[in-house]
Amino acid sequence: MNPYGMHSIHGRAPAIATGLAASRRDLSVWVVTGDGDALSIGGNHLIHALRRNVNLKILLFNNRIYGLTKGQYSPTSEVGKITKSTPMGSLDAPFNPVSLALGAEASFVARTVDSDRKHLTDVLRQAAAHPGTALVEIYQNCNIFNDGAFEALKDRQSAQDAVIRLEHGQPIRFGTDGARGVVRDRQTGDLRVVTVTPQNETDVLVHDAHAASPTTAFALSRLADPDTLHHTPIGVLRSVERPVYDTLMADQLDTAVEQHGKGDLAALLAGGDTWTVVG
Ligand SMILES: Cc1ncc(C[n+]2csc(CCOP(=O)(O)OP(=O)(O)O)c2C)c(N)n1
Ligand SMILES: [Mg+2]
Repeated sequence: MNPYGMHSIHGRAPAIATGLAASRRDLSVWVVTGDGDALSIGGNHLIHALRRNVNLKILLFNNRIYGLTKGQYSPTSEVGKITKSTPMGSLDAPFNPVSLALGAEASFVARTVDSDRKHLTDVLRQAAAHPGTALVEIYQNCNIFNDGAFEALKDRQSAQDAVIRLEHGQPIRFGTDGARGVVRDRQTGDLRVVTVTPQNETDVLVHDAHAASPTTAFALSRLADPDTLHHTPIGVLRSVERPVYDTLMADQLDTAVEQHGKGDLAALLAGGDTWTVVG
């Protein structure tokens, strides 16, 4: 077989992909994961891949449910979600994957929607071109176990209030004829949505995906109303350059070989601290 993909153990794809990306720097390594896979069993691996900035592209298909195992609640399911495993409603507060990734020092974080092929393609191209870890959250419908979870973003009418398309260097405006905009509240420093007028037009934030500070990207990641999904930013929230783990590791290996020559594994194992176990 000569496949371009491989299955790994549930939750451990970022760990396996880290090894692959670090040892085969000629490959473009992509992790395809779900909300359960990436954020439950694999939550630990995900955050460490992000902070290391391994050269990986992670596609997080978020359908807010465990689909494959037939409909248990996931770490992105809303509070009170009634599922087979939560017959009285789930008690857990959900993760916001974009906020989580930003908190884990991710250098590229984006969000897109499964049914918007043009937007999805554009975001994936940008992720592919990014050196380091790129996390792309893809809102995905599960038509069997969580149908309509993102309908507010897809229905042409409701999308006017729901979807904010971020474009680097452009004012953050949305709705019919860009009637609404995102401004920073002078009192709280937080972001909020206003109807744009000639008086407040210059206050509308200009999206800067390359801002060194992740503060505004974090605020944007939390702008959406969790119930109605109104004011959901999509697009690239953050894209900054940061040293890439695989490159740093390769440089260290080169330096070690220069200084000490190629290593001898048997000598290494027998050298330094060894113990004789007397039985
Ligand atoms: C080690 C291990 N534990 C549990 C499972 C069972 N399992 C398979 S898929 C899954 C969750 C899938 O949810 P998600 O990642 O959101 O993917 P979806 O099916 O929704 O696309 C679980 C718990 C497994 N396959 N392996
Ligand atoms: Mg899922």
